[in-house]
Amino acid sequence: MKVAVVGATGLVGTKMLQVLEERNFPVSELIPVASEKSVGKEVIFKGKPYKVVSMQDAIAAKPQLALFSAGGSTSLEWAPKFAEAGITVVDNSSAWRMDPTKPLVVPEVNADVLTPNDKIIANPNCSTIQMVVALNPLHKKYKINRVVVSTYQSVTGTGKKAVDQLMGERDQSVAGKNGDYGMAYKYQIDLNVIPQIDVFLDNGYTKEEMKMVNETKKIMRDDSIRLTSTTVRIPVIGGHSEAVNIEFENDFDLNDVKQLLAEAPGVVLQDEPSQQLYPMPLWAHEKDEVFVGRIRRDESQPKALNLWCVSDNLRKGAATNAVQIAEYLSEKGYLG
Ligand code: 11C
Repeated sequence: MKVAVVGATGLVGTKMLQVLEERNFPVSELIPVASEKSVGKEVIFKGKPYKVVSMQDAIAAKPQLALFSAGGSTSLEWAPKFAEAGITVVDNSSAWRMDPTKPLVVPEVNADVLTPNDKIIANPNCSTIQMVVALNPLHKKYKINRVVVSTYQSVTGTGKKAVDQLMGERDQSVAGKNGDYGMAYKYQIDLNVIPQIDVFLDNGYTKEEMKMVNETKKIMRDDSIRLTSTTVRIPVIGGHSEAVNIEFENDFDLNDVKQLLAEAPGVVLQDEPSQQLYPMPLWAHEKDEVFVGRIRRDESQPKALNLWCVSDNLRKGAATNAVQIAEYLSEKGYLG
């Protein structure tokens, strides 16, 4: 299958190439696409160099599938042009997620919404993806009424510039002293915590926080789930962590909750307090699963529990989820 990767030189685009290769997605020809300034550069896929091409050249090459990770405005302009040419787009930006005509998919939760007619498919926000993978099996059995989530998010969610800022600040002797790294954030991130991800909205929440609220309802196909979120950037690179408080309609058995999670697709249970075993970004880094632990009753509230979940935001939170969508489309015969 001919596959275009749009934004192939960015952090997520590079990870998409890696995941396509690792999962042995049937790529007969790779078409890497990036902004004009990167056209002509090379990316390596399965040990072979491929030249980066322009958007126009990519459409002319007629791939069956395009994985987009090039930002919202690029996607708004170009995804419809790819779709009109009959190319199925899986888009990692926020451009189409809340469009009621476009599916927003986490395969473990709602792959069944996909049809052969979907030409633009939205990949959710990383912090939403890992949370719904853990929430879905619990919602199906005990019905979730309300979720209170606080996130601890990796700088890789911002991109390479933020990784450079963190590493520059950390190793002042190498990069920091002369300020020869750019500032991705308004403030220092090393030895700090920034309670702001993306811009503030009129209601006092950030865009990231409202993505978690709105995307969760759409993916889980249940507007009745009430959710409130505080999203926070921390000086970490391995993945996003989330403290999640969940209130159910029905009372639950704690062992059953653990069992449900242990058996849930895409979840790894890491919950052995006696061994000090719990999910951490250090271990989730470069893995495809969502790791869940610290599962315990909320003793302040009936029918409620707390859990902790961690996942590599560039993999399950972005590239892996997009490739899993493509795998589903391919298996169903929906790709040209
Ligand atoms: C972050 N969650 O960690 C963001 C990155 O809507 O796909 C992904 C933004 C998005 O900063």
